[in-house]
Amino acid sequence: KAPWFPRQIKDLDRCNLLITKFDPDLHCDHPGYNDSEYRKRRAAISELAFRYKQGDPLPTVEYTAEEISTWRKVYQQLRSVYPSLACRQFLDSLQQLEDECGYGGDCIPQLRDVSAFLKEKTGFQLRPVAGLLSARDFLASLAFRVFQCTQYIRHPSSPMHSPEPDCCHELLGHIPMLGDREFAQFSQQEIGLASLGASDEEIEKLSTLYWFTVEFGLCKQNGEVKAYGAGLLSSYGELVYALSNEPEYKPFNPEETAVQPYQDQTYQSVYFVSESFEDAKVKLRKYSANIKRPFAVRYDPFTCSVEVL
Ligand code: H2B
Ligand code: FE
Repeated sequence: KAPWFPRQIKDLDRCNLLITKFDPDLHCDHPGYNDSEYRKRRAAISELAFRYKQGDPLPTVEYTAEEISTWRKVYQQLRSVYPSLACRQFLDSLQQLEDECGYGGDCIPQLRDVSAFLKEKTGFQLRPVAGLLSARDFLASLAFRVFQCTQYIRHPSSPMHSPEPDCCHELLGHIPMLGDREFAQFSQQEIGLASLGASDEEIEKLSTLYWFTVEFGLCKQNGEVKAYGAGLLSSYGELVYALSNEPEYKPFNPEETAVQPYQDQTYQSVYFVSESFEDAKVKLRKYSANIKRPFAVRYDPFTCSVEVL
């Protein structure tokens, strides 16, 4: 029997299983572990996400001067290398976010504004989340064009890296890509819908694929290798490393990529490069069409629900 999965967008209120792996309260390597003020602040922002129900207005956070200063450092340092290292889709979309959505070093964009922007561009919307979600719950939300988004920011002692997702990772890494129509389509269809009711083994593989594409993917554009993965585009150190000649590159091939062991504590030792953005999409589509399920699913955009066929 297939595991439970959300059928309506409202059901995402039940997709909230958190993984406490990198939580600052429990994980002693977290840069905020010894900072009780930081932990209190993160907990208060997470509380907004715990209380959130589908359809509520997105909570706004009044960020402190220190938080904005962390954001500014991250923004400025990354922004300066994007033109040479990021893929075209990312750059186009980031430009629009700067022009139309207040992106810049001076303030941390609010989820509410970003969600409205995305909704208009690609139909994606945001939902606040308290931390790292289980892969199953996280992937399921993509089926509804919902992206679960953290709202707290990394610890000021380590602006260039965060062990857990934070708003720098979401807003700089993920949001620009979700503003691209093709990428949005691919996230919903090939990853989100493909994950619904899949076995634990299949979720594990999809999650690894997600890791090496959406988080750490590279693709060729005009003969040069560029980054499209959010984990890269939100971490200055790893972005520069990934596009240096140090790491190993392998051609993207879903069957092989899906079983590649990966690193979540430090830089990846291998990156998968697709021939183009299109190539990654076509290959992943083929892969996910082969996931065995005793039923088919179809998304109905008028009712925001999943039909099981
Ligand atoms: N949870 C949150 N909050 N953000 C993510 O980017 C995320 C997640 N990624 N859970 C998921 C897991 C990803 O690493 C895959 C699907 O396992
Ligand atoms: Fe991410």
